[in-house]
Amino acid sequence: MQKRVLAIHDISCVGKCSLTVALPIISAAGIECSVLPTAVLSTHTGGFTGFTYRDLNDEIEPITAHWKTLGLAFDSVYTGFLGSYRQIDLVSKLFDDFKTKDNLILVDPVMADNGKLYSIFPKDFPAGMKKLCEKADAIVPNITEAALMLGVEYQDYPYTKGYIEELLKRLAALGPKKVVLTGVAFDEIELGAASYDKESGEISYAFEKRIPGYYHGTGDVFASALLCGLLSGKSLAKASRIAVDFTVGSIIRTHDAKTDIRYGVDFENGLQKLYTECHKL
Ligand code: PXL
Repeated sequence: MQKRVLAIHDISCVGKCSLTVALPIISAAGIECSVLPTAVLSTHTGGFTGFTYRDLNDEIEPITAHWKTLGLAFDSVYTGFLGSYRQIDLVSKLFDDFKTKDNLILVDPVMADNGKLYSIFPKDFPAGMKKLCEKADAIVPNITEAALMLGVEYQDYPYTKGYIEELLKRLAALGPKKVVLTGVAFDEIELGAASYDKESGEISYAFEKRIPGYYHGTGDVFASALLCGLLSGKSLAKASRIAVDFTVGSIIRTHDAKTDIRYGVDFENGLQKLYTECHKL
């Protein structure tokens, strides 16, 4: 049966990220993607000034109340950027309403990178995201987000295996059965993801050659592709590999085209391959 995801993110109208990334990627993998837009922004908040922001907080409960009258269920509930504590609370409540014994709650605790909390967030925001991660089945933080939630000191790369595996285990101890850590690098040359499946005990790594530059929206591209892999029945290690390849392909196309990196990456031209990878036996 076709799987159905509920993607809960903002709509940044321009600058591919959040829902304008999650919706096409999940659909292209053959998975139904229902959406709950949390806010509408003229652009995302990274690298633009003067963006507009209107939250849709007051719509969230009426929307979910209607869904309950329809008896809807989701194979996965997937959240990314959330703009405030109130949004975290609303989403946390939604998890209570739509968690089932078999579905997958995936939380991407979007809030920080390169050792720093995004300037739009208050200092205590990581504590709120940590609480949401405690309720998740799977989480996809980058190293900065992991360090902020765990209250450990952020280190820049190159990392040691000890540091990475300690982060993976401590994140899993918060609750999630599956943890994928992005932005992992043991040297200057390669960059990728580390994953820990608590049930199988497997830790695995997926690396590719580092491409210089900071490309917006790649965390959302990665997490969306990871979810496609998982819902297609792939192991966490294989889904991480699929997500790394899809993200790196998107970055390479964007790098080669020399487009303004604020507008996001060319993931569209990798969608056919993503479908193939997710459906390979
Ligand atoms: O890509 C994450 C993201 C999503 N939504 C908004 C953002 C960001 C990152 O900066 O600003 C509004």
